Amino acid sequence: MPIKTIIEPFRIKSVEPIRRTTPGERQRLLEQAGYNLFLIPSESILIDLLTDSGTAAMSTEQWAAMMRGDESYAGSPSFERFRTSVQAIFGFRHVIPTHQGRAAERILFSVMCKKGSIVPNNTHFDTTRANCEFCGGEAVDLPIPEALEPSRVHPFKGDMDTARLEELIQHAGRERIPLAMLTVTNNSGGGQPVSMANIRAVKEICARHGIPLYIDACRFAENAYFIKLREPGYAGKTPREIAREMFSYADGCTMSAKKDGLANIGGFLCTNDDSIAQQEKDLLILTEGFPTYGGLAGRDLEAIAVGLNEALDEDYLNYRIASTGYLGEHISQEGVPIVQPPGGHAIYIDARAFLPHVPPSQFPGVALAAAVYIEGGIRSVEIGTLMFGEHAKMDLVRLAIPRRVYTQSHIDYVVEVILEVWRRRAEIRGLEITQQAPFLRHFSARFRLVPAAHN
Ligand code: P61
Repeated sequence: MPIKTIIEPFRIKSVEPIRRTTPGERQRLLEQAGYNLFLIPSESILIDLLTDSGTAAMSTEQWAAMMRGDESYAGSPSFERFRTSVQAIFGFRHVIPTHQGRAAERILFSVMCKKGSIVPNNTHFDTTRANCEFCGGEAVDLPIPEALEPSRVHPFKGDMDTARLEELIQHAGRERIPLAMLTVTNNSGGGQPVSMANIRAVKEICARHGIPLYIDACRFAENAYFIKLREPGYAGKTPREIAREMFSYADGCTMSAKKDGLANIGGFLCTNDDSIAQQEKDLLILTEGFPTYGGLAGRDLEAIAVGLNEALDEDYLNYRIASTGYLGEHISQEGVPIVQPPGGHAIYIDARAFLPHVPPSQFPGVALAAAVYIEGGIRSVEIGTLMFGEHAKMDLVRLAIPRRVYTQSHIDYVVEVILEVWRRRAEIRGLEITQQAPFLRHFSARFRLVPAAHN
């Protein structure tokens, strides 16, 4: 019989202890933090599923490459290695390093958008939306209808609704749309992939109207692997070949290397347009740094150059997608409502279905994330009414899996904790905001429990 068990495709060489706390301690910490998990010190978290961003374990090859980092202010060979690695996968003419994804977004929108601009996307992530709006643009989400039904199974729930894209262009006029974007995978919509057919169709519409298409590439390798598994015609291709084809339809991309760059910091912005690239590099110098480092150390550029290739390794991707699916299957089998099918980097619990007695105005996602922390010291993040305000179509709690960090027994523990919270769900109460910032409020907002009588 062939062996079926999928194992972590690495062995562990350096370990970092994690600290247990008691439910009483966690209750106190949470009250001090105004029920906001961003405000809890990470030493008081047992399993940190807040994000898969910047939390990966680096490989021996990445650490070795970091020692080669050349910290010259200008013309560093580390930048050359970084650019070569990015271009071999992404294929764009200009590669502009930035300190992380949102810096690439800020520069892109500052150059391409102005007041009254409209930017369509399958779904903008919060930093993308915020940066677009900060430059006076309107961020329009055009997911396919299936994406808004958490329990609906569809192989490419990240696809953009192309009929609505056509309609938007007809209605708003091409002049108001400086670019269109596709986020792969669709993070706010459940880590769901975009099909090659959809990328091609969106490109065809954009090209017909002379609108450049940019890909928000954060999880491009996971997206490529889903295409390999699910889209006819791609089973025999490598993730690298699939990624190259994905980007061949785009005019540029933004990237947070903290995700599928397997690095702890970094990002980049790419374009094929010489004039746009020049304006972007001018802005880069103003706030990030010289174009051969863009706010990063030479050693960071080296880690990314290696990490991008490791993220496309098929054994790694097989383990990655299987381990995320494992968490999703084990909780959904017991009735926990999740966004189906499981995403690439995270499992998203449908908090509205989990807590039907807590209305969206009382932040069911925040309430559920707090309960999961108290039960087992697990940190997750709300993606819903707190993060997106009136734009929120769902209230989700995301359990994001850092890359190469946790083993199967950690995930078994997470399953046990979630199932315990599921059994006690009727006791969980809603929350109200006591303090908030004017944008990206979820990082710092504070809450209190809604008094029992009003629940
Ligand atoms: C995350 F709570 N994501 O998923 P930067 N595009 C996309 C992202 O997923 C993304 C960025 C652009 C994070 C980190 C995060 O409110 C939050 O390198 C699809 O983080 O600047 C980041 O990339 C931005 C978590 C970001 C948050 C903002 O966990």
